[in-house]
Amino acid sequence: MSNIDFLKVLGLEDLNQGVSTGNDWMMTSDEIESMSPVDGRRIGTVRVAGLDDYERVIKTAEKAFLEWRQVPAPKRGDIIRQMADAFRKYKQELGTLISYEMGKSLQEGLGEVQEVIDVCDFASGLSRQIYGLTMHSERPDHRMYEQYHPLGIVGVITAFNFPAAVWSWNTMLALVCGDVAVWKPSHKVLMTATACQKIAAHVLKENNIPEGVCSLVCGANDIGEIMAKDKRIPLISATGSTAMGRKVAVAVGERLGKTLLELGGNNAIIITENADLNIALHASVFGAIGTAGQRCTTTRRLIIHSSIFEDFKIKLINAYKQVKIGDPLLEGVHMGPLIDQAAVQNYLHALEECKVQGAQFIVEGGVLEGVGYESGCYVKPCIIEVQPDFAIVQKETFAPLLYVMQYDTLAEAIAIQNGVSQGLSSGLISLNIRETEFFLSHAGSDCGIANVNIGTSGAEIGGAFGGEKDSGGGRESGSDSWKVYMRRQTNTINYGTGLPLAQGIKFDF
Ligand code: UN1
Repeated sequence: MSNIDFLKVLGLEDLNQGVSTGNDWMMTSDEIESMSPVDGRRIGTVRVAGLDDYERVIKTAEKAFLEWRQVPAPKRGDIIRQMADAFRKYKQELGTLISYEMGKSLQEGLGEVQEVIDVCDFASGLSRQIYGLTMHSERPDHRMYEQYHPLGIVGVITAFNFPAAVWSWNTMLALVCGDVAVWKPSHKVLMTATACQKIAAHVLKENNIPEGVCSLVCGANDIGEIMAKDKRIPLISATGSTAMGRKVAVAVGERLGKTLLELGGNNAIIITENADLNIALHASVFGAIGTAGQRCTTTRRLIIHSSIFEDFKIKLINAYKQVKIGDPLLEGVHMGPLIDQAAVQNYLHALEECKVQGAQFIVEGGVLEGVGYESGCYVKPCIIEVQPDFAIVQKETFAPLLYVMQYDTLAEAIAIQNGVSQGLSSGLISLNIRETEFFLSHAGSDCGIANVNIGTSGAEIGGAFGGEKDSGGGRESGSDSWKVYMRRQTNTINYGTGLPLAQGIKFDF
């Protein structure tokens, strides 16, 4: 990478402070290096939090909450609107950094910044729509309604694969609701986290907002564990693997805190005999190889009607021949590297498992070597024909592995699609209304996201995002997800002269 100007534009140095309560950056003692999977080079170093630093951040956040909740919601929304403008200004540079640090294609890096901008715009509009219901009381001269109050500190724990967007989904909504946010990003993408914090903190400073409204705690995984146990954080929103989510749920549940969990997926597209095969092909290939198979929404399984199975396999093989793998910053490249060597090992392990279980490789996998692939993180996307009940198919491997299988009846296809422990995203490709409506009915997909004639990934921010079963049950970003970031209070007001009791109970003295 010869052109590193984007780092300068984003205010990043060779050694960065990665713990901040807003504009105030703390001098901490530990450091983590950020290595690019694109070329194996060190991008920079970030100073990370120890226990004392963490304490200072939480104490500052607690204090800031008391002031921030006093700011009227539309005023908070106006500040988030300014954040949208700031992210628009840095879209190119931040998108480039995301691509270079995480390895996704530049198109996807820019798309991720667009997701940040979109959610800022959404949260800004939401600031005038935070309302509850009113209901008629069963008692005379009584009035009932409900209102939403901010919770306090929201702990935001994010994964490496969406290093900016998932922070913004949570933080922008939390802020507009009157909460303050403390962010613990993945230790694999700390430069992106630092850049996002700088952009947000600058806007807060310009508006004279006190320190502690928007904090960053770069650190190792133990910081996340401390946050999960910390009673001062009423809501933990965590994105990552199902194993991680289970630990967070137990730790937060133990103290009766709230969680919002967005965990693994094992997403399938059903392609029926009535499918537009061009749509099916594009949806499948983007879904499987986008972000090198490292989205929670990645398409991992194709369930294809037996009458078109052989033909569709040929189409897939031909499409995979067109996929360009390489430096994700170069135009025309579809797929960059995996995040690190550990991810490559997981990928290789899954390939071994496939062989042991008797799966048939339609497109072979392997690690790419030679010029341009020196980081050792570039792998071949592969397609593997399996039986739906193979153990490997039940597992989410964060890599571009696409399992294909066939079915005869739609009921059978839906049983296969639902027959995994995860329930995040799903798609059905068909031009037949009976098929599409059945898929969307209560007897259809059991996932949080069910798409028709669209693949499993690439959701818009306006819908509630999240999944069922081992995918965690949380909902973030659009629709009424904001309610998770608030506490609901039911208010009953008596403006009469007596005290009639509900349920007609008499209590005279
Ligand atoms: C994730 O992979 O954690 O729907 C989030 C999508 C993106 C978000 C993915 N908008 O694929």
